[in-house]
Amino acid sequence: MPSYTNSKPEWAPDKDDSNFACSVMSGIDGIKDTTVGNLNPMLKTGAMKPKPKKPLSVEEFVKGVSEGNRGILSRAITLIESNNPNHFSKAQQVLQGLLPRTGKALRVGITGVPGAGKSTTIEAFGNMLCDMGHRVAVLAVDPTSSVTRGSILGDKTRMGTLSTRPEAFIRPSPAGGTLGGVARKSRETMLLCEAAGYDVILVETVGVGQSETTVRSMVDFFMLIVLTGAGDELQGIKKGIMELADAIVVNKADGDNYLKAKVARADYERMLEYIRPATEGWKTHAYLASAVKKTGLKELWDIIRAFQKVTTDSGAFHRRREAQLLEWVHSMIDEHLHNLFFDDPVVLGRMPEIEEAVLKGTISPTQAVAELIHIFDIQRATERHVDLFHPKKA
Ligand SMILES: Nc1nc2c(ncn2[C@@H]2O[C@H](COP(=O)(O)OP(=O)(O)OP(=O)(O)O)[C@@H](O)[C@H]2O)c(=O)[nH]1
Ligand SMILES: [Mg+2]
Repeated sequence: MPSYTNSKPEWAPDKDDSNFACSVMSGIDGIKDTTVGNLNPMLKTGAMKPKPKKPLSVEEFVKGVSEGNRGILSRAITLIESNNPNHFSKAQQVLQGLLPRTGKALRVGITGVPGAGKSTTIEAFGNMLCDMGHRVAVLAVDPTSSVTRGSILGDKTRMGTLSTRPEAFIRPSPAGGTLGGVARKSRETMLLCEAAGYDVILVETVGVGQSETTVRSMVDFFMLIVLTGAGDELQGIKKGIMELADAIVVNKADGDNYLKAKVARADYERMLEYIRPATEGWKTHAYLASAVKKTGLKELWDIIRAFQKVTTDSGAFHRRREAQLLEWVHSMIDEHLHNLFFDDPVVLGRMPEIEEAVLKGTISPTQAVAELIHIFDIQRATERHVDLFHPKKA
């Protein structure tokens, strides 16, 4: 029988008195040889270990996702997100099999500074859409998420009611990597969700840095959520973001904040006069909403539907989708060639010397580039480059 000793913790408050009842036990003998084995012998023997999931074939993935099986959809997304080169070609085959079922959802991007109310809006808006009979998938693009695993993960609790609904599917941002890598995974995840029958896709991204431009390039309708106080200093919102938006939503238009929100809306309307609209044939306006009081959300949906109708009739909707597809292809080529070049040992070997020569003024930047490109051999670089596009044979 192990013996326990009680002691006061090191962090006991300075003014320790009888009200402080905390003490620390010495722990259980032998706990170090296995983390939990001493507590539950069944765990030690492996008898209670969860069985590893049977790998699914490409056909099983395609069938499961097509039938809207959430478990299989989650596993297919995990396959897409995997950085294991051996998973890459399988994921691409799954995607290929599902392509005919994609493209039918309405894709809506939502951006705004931290705290603007994106997640709260998605929760309220998503619930409303589910009540209306839609099936809603919520994704996030957050390239910083290698560290935090994305704010949307915490959001699963913030999106408490939405995450438990069978008509809704919430997936956090793929972790880490370059924005290009995160973007590819999010785009492909969006396609999988469409194939699984979700007809509205909401993509959240924080409106700082480059990720909002990336999300704009994968959605049909893009909304910017802002707060009051717009006239003062634009809350750090770059004018560039306003140029991407099809609607500006002044959120938190409730309680004492309502009048301020009305003023902010008018300020944004004035600013929009001078901004080129994001979508041809559509005039971007500012609207009031309260995600907490659930006001303005029905109107927002009406606006999105009106946008869909106007742009579909004019052909702009279809043209944007086509342009987005090609832009996706081009951006992946850019990134791939960039990696091949900057990871090539021959290029890397010559780089310091050439850079020094540029800094000394012995050769011009143009000459330097010509020389580096000259020694770069794409065949050689491709052969040694092990990455997602060139998976090692298993
Ligand atoms: N009064 C009021 N508060 C709101 C409203 N919408 C959101 N909030 C509050 O604002 C805070 C931030 O809301 P979030 O939805 O987490 O904001 P976010 O934009 O998703 O923030 P990040 O994920 O950190 O970028 C929370 O405390 C919400 O309760 C609203 O319409 N009215
Ligand atoms: Mg959020």
